[in-house]
Amino acid sequence: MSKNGAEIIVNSLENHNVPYIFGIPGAKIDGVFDTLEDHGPELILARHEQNAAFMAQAIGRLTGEPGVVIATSGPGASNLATGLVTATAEGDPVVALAGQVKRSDLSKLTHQSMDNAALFAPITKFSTEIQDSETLSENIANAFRIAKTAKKGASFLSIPQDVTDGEVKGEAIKPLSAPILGTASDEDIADLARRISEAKLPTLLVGMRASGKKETEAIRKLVAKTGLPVVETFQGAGIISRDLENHFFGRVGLFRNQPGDMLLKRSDLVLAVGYDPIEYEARNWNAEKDARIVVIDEVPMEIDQYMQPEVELIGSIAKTIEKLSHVVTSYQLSSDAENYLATLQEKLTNGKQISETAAGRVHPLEVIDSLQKNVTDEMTVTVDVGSHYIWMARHFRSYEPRHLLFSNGMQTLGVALPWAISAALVRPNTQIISISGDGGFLFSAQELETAVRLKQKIIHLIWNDGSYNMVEFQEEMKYNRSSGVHFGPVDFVKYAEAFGAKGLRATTKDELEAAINEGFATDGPVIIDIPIDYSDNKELGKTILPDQFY
Ligand SMILES: Cc1ncc(C[n+]2csc(CCOP(=O)(O)OP(=O)(O)O)c2C)c(N)n1
Repeated sequence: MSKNGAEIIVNSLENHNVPYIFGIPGAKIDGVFDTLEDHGPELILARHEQNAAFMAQAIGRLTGEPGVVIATSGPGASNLATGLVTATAEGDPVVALAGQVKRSDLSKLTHQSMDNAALFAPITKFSTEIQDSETLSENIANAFRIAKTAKKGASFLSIPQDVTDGEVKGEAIKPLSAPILGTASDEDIADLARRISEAKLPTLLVGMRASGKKETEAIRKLVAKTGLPVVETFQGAGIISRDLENHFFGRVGLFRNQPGDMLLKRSDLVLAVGYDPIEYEARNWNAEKDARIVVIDEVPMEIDQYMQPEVELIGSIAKTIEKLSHVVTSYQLSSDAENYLATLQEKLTNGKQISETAAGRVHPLEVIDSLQKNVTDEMTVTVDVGSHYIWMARHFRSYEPRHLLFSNGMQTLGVALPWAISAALVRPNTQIISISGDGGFLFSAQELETAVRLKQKIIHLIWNDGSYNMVEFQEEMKYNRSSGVHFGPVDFVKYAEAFGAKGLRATTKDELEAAINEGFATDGPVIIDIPIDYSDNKELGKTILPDQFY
């Protein structure tokens, strides 16, 4: 019995074990929504396609399997762009489906007609328009495979309405097993073990592709055996566990002024593991171009003047590291190196000084301390972009990978709440915390309705200062004044209440801790508005090593 295209699309998603599909319908794609009424992934209706794409991205990051997003033609499709470029930049697998006018209208000026595939080609790994209903399933299978292959990212399929409605004789393709990567060669591993033993201060720089479950386990074993010091990128947060914390030398990104930057500069052998330059280009941490670098990754490194690895071990990161752990002999740092590391640890742990906090405001370090006391390892914390993200990336400790999430390739405003919604789906029965500035919150705040509808346990903290502060302080550093950064006040407590969520305000650390506890005890989403004291933010961009502005 033949099926129609919509049925085959949904069958294909079922064959790929897709649990959720995020999106908003429209006439050119409503056949798929109609089919989803009967079977297939659970539809999570979003309030904006951009946010639906962020939600799909978070599924990709949290599970390693592509998140799926669906939108209609024209503006429905184009609204996906920011979410898909963010996913592709940040290595998160996503499959996006968008409606399109019927094939006979493609080259004409018809309502909502545009060249979807061309629009998405530069910002996805695979972008195509399906011209024959019989090829729907194979295109979906390829979209999944390409999205899941390193470097992971987004695939985009444009589906004309008559292709969705058309008859299909074939069956939906079952997913095929993914290719299994092997280890680096024995020679390369022996060579690397020798390099490590000869180095005075070898350092691990772990990035986004090192933060999968297997990769993290392998890295932890290597660190436990060798005691190698570790620096994380923002997306590498949580790779180092609580029990290995004395080997953790902080996170690096954005400005070259962290203990981790000092360690990378001093190190005579940097092992860049799953490190992607998009997070923190080598021209920042290797401005002097003198670092000796070895790469362990699934994809070859992008080369430039500042990134010229001596050796690249390409293959399975986890297997290569595991093998290296067996080969590497136990390692003893010189007392000089030990002393230097102790100085950096001291800087990392005790380097945070709170100047006097303004009345009625909470200092960023007070917020972080309150969170650190209450957030347990299984909780997920999603962070938006802004000054709050710099504070969180530098000072908030996280001990499980992909439990402290940053947008660090595109630095896209608005990701925090949509990501939190996906985290609440994927990690039910755990508390989810999301954090944004008062600027970024309103980029995706309408999804509070989605979180309320889904009755999710999300506490969202808004660091409220009335400005786009991360831009403001950098403009002040560059021009001694700021422009285009101040906006009017919003009553976020009332905003929350208008959506049926709980709204709280905390003007002191004690109030904040009480509010967090009230949030834990509440069954739906809770917004906590925190007037924030950003008077120490000028310190964030202070340069102690050669650096450049963004
Ligand atoms: C979509 C998008 N637009 C603009 C920017 C540039 N940008 C980066 S941070 C920022 C300000 C963020 O302000 P807010 O959310 O209030 O956080 P704060 O810096 O005050 O903590 C802006 C406009 C961006 N990263 N993403």
